[in-house]
Amino acid sequence: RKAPFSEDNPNHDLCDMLTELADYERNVSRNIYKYNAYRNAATALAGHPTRIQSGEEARKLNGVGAKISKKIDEFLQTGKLQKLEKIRDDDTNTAIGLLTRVSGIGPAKAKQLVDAGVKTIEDLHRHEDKLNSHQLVGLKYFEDFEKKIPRHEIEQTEEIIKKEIHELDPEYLITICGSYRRGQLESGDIDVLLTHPSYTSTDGNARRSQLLKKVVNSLVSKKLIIDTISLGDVKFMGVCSLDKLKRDVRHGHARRLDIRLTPHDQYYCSILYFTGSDLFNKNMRAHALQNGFTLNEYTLRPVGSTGIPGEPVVVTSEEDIFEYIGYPYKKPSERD
Ligand code: DCP
Ligand code: MG
Ligand code: MN
Repeated sequence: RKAPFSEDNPNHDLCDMLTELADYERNVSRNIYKYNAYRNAATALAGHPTRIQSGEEARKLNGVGAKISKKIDEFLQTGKLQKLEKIRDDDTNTAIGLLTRVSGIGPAKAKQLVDAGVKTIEDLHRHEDKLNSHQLVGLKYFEDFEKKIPRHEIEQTEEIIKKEIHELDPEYLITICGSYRRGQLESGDIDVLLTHPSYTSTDGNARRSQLLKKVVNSLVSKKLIIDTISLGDVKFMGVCSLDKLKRDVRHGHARRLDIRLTPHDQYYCSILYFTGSDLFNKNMRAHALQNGFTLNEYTLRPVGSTGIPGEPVVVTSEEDIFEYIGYPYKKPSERD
């Protein structure tokens, strides 16, 4: 569930309408294609500096097609959208929408729960046996995870994480990515990207599992990490809080924390991926494909006429990736 668009955006009501439709398509219809279409349109409108006057005007924007422009007309003329009114009136939709707000509960699980009569947060507490460990953590911190994290708090967390990890080993490279790196004033979670010069993509598993686990253990013993959802060799998902660390933070909120470990030679593809936004990544990957490259969170590889990707190209900065695929460079703050 993405943040509502800022109130000072002249089209924020249209953006909110499109976002609500997007969430419905993802969570209830499970139509990712439509979900992307609505989100693309909302992003286009959010970037438009003046109030849109008609569907026709909106259609000129990249990402707004015929069907969405009709909905914009209806909304501008009547102040609402019949389709949304119907969606909101259906209790099953509402329940699925609510349950998917719990971290770890996806659309399929939500549907299953609602079919079994579990429709509210109180219901979930009575049916904890139906939840896996991730979903239990999501339920435990349901209210906290709904709250956005102010930039200042991520800065404080960044400082603690860097100090702690560098005490373990000063060679770790640590970058907070996600919406924070895109310069947003508040974020849904904290996304930490980690690498170490001694760890490359040709190294075995033993080395990398130690690199991440050492870091997680030390942050647990410092009481920054207060819960674990999952810990693999290269990915940690969990919960952090400044409660026990900062005198001025009395009743700090529990925050979702993600840590990814990446080989040193894949750092820039990882940074690009983990900085997002997810929509920006999708569009950039599509552009890469059109220009004969396949891009993912690990590598950038040329794809010839055979369709089989070749060896990864050497990437020494984020700019390199844009240049290879002929995409005008975008600063992190321009990647929403
Ligand atoms: N990502 C992606 N595709 C996904 C999920 C994530 O490309 N399906 C990438 C882009 C995201 C980044 O990972 O920017 C971090 O994921 P988050 O879900 O934490 O998203 P953000 O940090 O962008 O936003 P938020 O403030 O909600 O955390
Ligand atoms: Mg994030
Ligand atoms: Mn994240």
